[in-house]
Amino acid sequence: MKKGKFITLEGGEGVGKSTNLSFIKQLLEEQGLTVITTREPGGTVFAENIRQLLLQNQQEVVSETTELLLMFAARAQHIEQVIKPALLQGSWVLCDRFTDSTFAYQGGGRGMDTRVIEWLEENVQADIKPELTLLLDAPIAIGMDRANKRGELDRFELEKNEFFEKVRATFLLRAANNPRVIKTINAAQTLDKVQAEIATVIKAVL
Ligand code: Z5A
Repeated sequence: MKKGKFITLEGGEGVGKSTNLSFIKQLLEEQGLTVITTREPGGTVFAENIRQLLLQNQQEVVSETTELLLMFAARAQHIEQVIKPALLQGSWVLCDRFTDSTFAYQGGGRGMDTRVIEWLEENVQADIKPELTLLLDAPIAIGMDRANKRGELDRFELEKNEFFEKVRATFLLRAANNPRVIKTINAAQTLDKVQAEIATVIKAVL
């Protein structure tokens, strides 16, 4: 039986997921909790190899089905090797992206059939679902501007604005449909204000 809690951070490019993952870890550790941070796609050596395949620009067109199945292949490995054992031991798991990203990018962005994603979610993850998801939301231009300062763009970052608008709309729709688990944070604000909002949500969970 799970003893720890599973928290995910979601949102588009450059909204501050990685930055705020460390902040939340610190908040939880101050309460004496054991916390591990991880990310998707990735989180194990094998899953990080899959991540490379997914993010690198490729010579050939990557089919949407291939992309979706690789996301879940990496997730299956990540759950078995990292997430499930940590939760069983009583650690809190903080994960940068999880299945909401699949619904947003492969479902919303690529337009894949949501029922297929739901089937994979049920069969690959079983009871591994986040207790809390922080959706960092900001207009696409703001996130892109922050992310673009890093240099070379990966396979996803090369998508057009329309793709990212669909991704954002899907995240927001999922939050509206599941307000108990998904809490939306206005990530367009200064980092101090974003972190004050996050702290309020985390304190409510504690
Ligand atoms: N993907 C998918 O398609 N399907 C799936 O199921 C999953 C993923 C799981 C890799 O994700 C790609 O995989 C992703 C979706 C796809 N596509 N893309 N692109 P990723 O998480 O590695 O990629 P990312 O979203 O591009 O990460 P990121 O750009 O590193 O964003 P971030 O972690 O949200 O941002 P950050 O690194 O914390 O912050 C970016 C910069 O902004 C940094 O300099 C910060 O100091 C600064 N920052 C942060 N917050 C603020 C505020 N509030 N004000 C000012 N500046 C700020």
